[in-house]
Amino acid sequence: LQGLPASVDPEVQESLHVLTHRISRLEGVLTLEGKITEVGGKILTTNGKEVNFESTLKACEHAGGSIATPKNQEENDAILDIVKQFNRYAYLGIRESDVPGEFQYLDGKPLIYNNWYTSEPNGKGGENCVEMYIDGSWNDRKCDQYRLTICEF
Ligand code: 293
Ligand code: CA
Repeated sequence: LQGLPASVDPEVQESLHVLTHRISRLEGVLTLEGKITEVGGKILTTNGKEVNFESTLKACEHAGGSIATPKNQEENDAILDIVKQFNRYAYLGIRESDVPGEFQYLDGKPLIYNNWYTSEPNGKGGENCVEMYIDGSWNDRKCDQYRLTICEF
């Protein structure tokens, strides 16, 4: 285990080592079974259910995570894998700001990555949520549609 001070009790170090090993084996099993995807340090998963945006937020938060929010192409591809497996669009953790046509993360920070479909976003204030299409591109969309729940942890 890297980064542990030498002063940490050897027995505690050994326990951490065992725990780390067991967790990585569990991640391997879950990944192999298609239950989770790992990207960077992020874990992505779905419950296979389709609900509206607000319910997606609640489901992810209730599970101790948050709605999937792609911050780079690698993360977008990982979400896309799940979208393709279920052949269902998914809402992302992005919303329209007070400025119509401008989108931001749920914490209000500006987007550092986007993958808008051609001519999107086109809602001009009338489509406040964002869905991922089956090709990984994004469309601004009303928040009342039923979309695949994908959370990140
Ligand atoms: C318009 C034009 C369509 C487009 C749609 C979506 C709705 O109907 O080409 O697919 O808007 O942007 O979110
Ligand atoms: Ca749109």
